[in-house]
Amino acid sequence: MTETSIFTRILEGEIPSEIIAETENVFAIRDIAPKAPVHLLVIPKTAAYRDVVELAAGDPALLAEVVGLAHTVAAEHADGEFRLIFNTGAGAGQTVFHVHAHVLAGDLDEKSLN
Ligand code: DGP
Repeated sequence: MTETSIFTRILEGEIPSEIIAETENVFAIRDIAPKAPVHLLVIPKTAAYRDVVELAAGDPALLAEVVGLAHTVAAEHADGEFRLIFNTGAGAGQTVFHVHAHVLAGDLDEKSLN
């Protein structure tokens, strides 16, 4: 059996983290280690997809829902302009293999992509 992902444990209330927004299939939390003035994570409720490549191939409508909620929370927590990052693979910095989008907003450093 594979280990339950940290995001599923948050969704189920096992690990405390405020759910700041949600739709039927997607939810958003604040990143525990923010790298921008606004740093949110938008996460499908299902843990079936390990990364955005699998999600895009397996359920493009769910990927669109992730992007839609990213826009919503970027508008609620900043001015609606945002950087959307999907780290894909350990070599690219992915540490949680339950697909999630990083939403970075606020006063972003233009030279940095993360
Ligand atoms: P990545 O490296 O792309 O897999 O991003 C995983 C992110 O998840 C990382 O930026 C930190 C965040 N994170 C890990 N554990 C927790 C947690 O328990 N609570 C919250 N809010 N964020 C977490």
